[in-house]
Amino acid sequence: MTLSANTIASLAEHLEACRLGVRDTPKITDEHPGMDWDDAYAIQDAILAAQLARGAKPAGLKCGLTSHAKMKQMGVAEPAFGFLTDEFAVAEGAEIAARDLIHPKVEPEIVFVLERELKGPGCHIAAVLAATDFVLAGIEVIDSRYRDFKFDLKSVIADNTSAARFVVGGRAMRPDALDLRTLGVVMEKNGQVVALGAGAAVLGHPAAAVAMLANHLGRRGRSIPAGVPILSGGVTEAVAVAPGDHVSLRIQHLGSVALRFA
Ligand code: OOG
Ligand code: MG
Repeated sequence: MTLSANTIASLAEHLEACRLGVRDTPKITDEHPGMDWDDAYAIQDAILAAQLARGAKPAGLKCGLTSHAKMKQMGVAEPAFGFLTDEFAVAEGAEIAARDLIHPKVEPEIVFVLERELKGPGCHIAAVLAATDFVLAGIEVIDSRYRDFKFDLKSVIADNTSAARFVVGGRAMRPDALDLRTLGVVMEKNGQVVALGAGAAVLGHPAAAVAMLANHLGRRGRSIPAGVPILSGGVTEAVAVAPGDHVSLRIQHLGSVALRFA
């Protein structure tokens, strides 16, 4: 850690105020170039604590920047991890108020729900698959609090990896009934195909992202809980959305899930 507890608290407050006030900010490493990874996750933890103190409930975890398409789009070289609360969860087919978001984008995700808690270190794809109850289709709505979606990895970790909304749906499938690497993913916006991919775009196998998350948490004495959605990361580039847009995602064998922006 390089930042003081006060600085961490005030950066968390600032980012949360930007989220709630729907306004953007320059990336925080501009003012704090020396901040380290522990500082970044400590700011994220402080944001989670503030949300829980306001009555939000933990509702899952997310991996981000796990596909080359996403890393290239955002100019970063490694995955990052964040949290989900019930305030971010939207019902299948629901309408999202775009005015509550700064500059939302959508991305297609393969979502895991575990039947057993998973704890690193040493977690790997087979351990994830053995602990998985089912997989689902999900659309994540990301909304970086940083101006023009421009950030570096430490800034985006502090900003809870741009988490804003998510929806899961379609058909829950046991992972042993599928080859998650070859699952086809098609996302449409207003009836036009805007993103195409396959599960292997996520670190070669989406379960590898969940294993990385377990190992990341294990280093901090934490684990992935059972029974909540774990987003394995956008399979393709994220796509900007505007009021009036309708987004639908189809994942082979996992059915469809959709969202609207008002
Ligand atoms: C960071 C969040 C990335 C994903 O699935 O890759 C993410 C961002 O691109 O703003 O959620
Ligand atoms: Mg994502």
